[in-house]
Amino acid sequence: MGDNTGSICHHTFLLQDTTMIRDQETLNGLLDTVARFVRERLIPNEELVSETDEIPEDIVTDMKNMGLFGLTIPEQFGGLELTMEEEVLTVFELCRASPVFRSLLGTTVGIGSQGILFDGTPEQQEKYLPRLATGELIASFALTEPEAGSDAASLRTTAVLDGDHYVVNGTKRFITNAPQAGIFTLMARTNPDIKGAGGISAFIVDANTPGISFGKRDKKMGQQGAHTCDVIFENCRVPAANLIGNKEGQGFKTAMKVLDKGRIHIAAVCVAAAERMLADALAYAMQRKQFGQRIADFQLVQAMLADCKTEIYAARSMVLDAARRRDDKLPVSTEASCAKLFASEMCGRVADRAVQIFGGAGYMSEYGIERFYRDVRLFRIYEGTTQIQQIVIARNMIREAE
Ligand code: COS
Repeated sequence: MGDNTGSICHHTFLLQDTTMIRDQETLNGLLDTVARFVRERLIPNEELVSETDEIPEDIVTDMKNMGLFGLTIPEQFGGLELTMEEEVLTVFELCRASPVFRSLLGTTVGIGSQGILFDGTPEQQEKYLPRLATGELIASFALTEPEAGSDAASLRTTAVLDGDHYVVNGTKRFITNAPQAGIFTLMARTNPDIKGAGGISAFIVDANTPGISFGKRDKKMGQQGAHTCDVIFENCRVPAANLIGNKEGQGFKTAMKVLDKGRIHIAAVCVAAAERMLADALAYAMQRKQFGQRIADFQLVQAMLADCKTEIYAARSMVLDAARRRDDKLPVSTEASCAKLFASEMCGRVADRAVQIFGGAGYMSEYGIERFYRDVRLFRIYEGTTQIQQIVIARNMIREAE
């Protein structure tokens, strides 16, 4: 990275209290550094990334050097050990650039690593977390299958114990960062007699284990530069020592806990992307003239700007509240789903209005806003669709009232 971007010293993140912002000055330093990195390195490269479908290697190196792959990993394993509140504040800055940059580190910081952190044995944590924190290893989350998307508990990939290994067979689909992954957090069925969630276990699988192959890169609506593909397991022998927590039947719960946290993270991504799109739309509205005046002075355009601002503020408040609740060790399944549902739908509405404010230019690639419009469509789908969030929220409400 350029000298002016600065670097973050891990040792300055000393834990004072695990449930709150620990050191405002250090956090502000991190946020300023990320904001500058976004302005000077990421935004100028967005179009290149989209056109080439690759993030330049020097930017990946910068991200590693800044410690961004270790945001959520404990200090003892070389990470920054951010609280959830600190994490979402960092995401608010980072994701003002194309969401593709976050996607590369998002699975390592989030769904790919957190299962090891939440439920892994000390040996598993010691073995993998330090290399995840530096970005040496990219972690990927392998839950979804061709026949098991929203109905995650119906997954069919099997893991059969054979001596001191499990033999894994099955196909995982749309796996983010699979082509780059060093390890997978894999959910597979260890007990075929239990059809639902209770038969599922979670494993750490090294990507170079014999028996793993990859489908061709998926062609996607957006997010060029972030890669997904099928991951195929054929008689892949995974050491029994890699069963997360050394306990069968816990994998679905691990996945759900990981997703509870992941959904707050994605909601923060939505807020940041919406803020960026609104900033671009406002800037355009203030320079574009029609009928002899700038379009920002027309009340119908103002209504769109104001609705975006209001909804972003609401989503941002929800995300911060859910994050703080999690830091306070309160249950957040409902709040995480509420935040993910509202923020992702809000982001879609902001994207639509932003394109509308740009008018004809909004439909043209060179203005960038149509790329965001396509990129953010994913937020309403992955880490649980809007409809799954509705189900989670309503079920929790009923359960609490019973
Ligand atoms: N935290 C901890 N445990 C949880 C949990 C959570 N948030 N949610 C569910 N569980 C537990 C339940 O308590 C239950 O355990 P018991 O059997 O011991 O009671 C078990 O997990 C099964 O839960 P449930 O019966 O609710 O599972 P269902 O199959 O009915 O469905 C949904 C659960 C729909 C919520 C789940 O499948 C889901 O989230 N689907 C979307 C998956 C997804 O987000 N995919 C995106 C791919 S990753 S990018």
